[in-house]
Amino acid sequence: MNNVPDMRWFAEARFGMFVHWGLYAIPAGTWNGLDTPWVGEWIMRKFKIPRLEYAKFAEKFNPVDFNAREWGDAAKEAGMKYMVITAKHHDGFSMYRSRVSAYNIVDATPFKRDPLEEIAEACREAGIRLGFYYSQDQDWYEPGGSGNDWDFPTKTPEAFANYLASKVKPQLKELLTNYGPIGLIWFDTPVTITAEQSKELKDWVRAIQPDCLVSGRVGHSLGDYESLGDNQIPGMPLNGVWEGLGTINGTWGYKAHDRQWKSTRKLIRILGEFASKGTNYLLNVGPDATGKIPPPCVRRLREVGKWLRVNGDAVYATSASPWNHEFPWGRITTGKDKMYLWLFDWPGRELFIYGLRNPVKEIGILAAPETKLDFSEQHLNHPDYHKLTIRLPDRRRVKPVTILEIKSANGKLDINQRAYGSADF
Ligand code: FHN
Repeated sequence: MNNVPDMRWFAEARFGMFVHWGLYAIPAGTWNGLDTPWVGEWIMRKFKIPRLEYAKFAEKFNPVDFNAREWGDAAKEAGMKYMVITAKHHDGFSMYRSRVSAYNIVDATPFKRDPLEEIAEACREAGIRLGFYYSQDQDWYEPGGSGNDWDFPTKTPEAFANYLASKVKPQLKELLTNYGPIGLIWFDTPVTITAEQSKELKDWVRAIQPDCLVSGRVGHSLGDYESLGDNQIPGMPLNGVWEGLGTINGTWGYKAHDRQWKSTRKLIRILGEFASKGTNYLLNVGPDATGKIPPPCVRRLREVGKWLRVNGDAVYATSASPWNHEFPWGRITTGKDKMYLWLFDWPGRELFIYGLRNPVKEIGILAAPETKLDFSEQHLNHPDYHKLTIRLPDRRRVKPVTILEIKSANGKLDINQRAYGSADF
């Protein structure tokens, strides 16, 4: 199977919502009076909860406050372009109506609704692309899945192959058949899967929905794009199509005692960190067992969205900084004929950019379109030396991040990429 799906929507999206929601929202990080310092969705494994005991959470799972439209609207208002939600995490519980496994939210809980169906509709209405997280390798409920060594101490490759054939592939078929067009399948933790099996899953997805992307964590570098590590911020611009991802507090799945919410300013800076390296930012929220996204998350998402409505040009459909250089004042993203300087800190009365060969047409502040900044340029061909000096108004508080927009005078950006490097041979 060789078809290459259109990656443009993904490469241009830059910002998406990750949602970890499952039975683990009930213990919410605490089991038998012990709170876990680990991420909430790993509680079953961290406390080695027997699968049939963990499964009893299903009897209590009744998230009556769940409102898919609220989630879709929250993502849209935050300026996010796609949403990836856990259809099945490592605990093996399916968060949708599955004919393949009765261990699912419709058949095993008093809730009886299929949230993915409602979310698919809400995302369609909000113009958000939908993706499903699916744990293909770890499944702590199934004897053949990996990760549960307390109920199933012995594992065999045959049992794993059987689990792939009898649960994973048929469930993927359900997910890719019953919910309309799916933007991507977010596979995760390829710990035991072989290269052949990863390829088989990718081909399986594509055979059902040819345009559906497959995440880097399908395993063996077979994804359509690369995934960074959890909360990992790359030190330099990356080649190819990448996705970065992070928690809004310290967990993916809901934990009642985790209140380490990152500030709005921090979230915007992380967005800048990722965009300046040429990667998307999939920002996670962990709804609680009533179905609500915690209010501190909603507030922050709203604030990020407010900022993006003014500064989105520096984010969507942009490319990485042309320079592998960390500027002390912030970060850079680029458009076709524009360069965006993300001021994390006010750099003083003058800011210098070296290596931009183009004459500059004008320099503005995205949040203050009426303000045009004074600048001067020095251009030499031999040596290839170009210095742009931007004069800034008095020291300002950068609230939460200020974006300067440099427009080139001749419709393109011509860059000396070695301007900041020491090795220029
Ligand atoms: O084990 C999972 C974890 O629970 C969470 O889903 C994250 C999100 O990237 N992925 C795995 C760890 O990297």
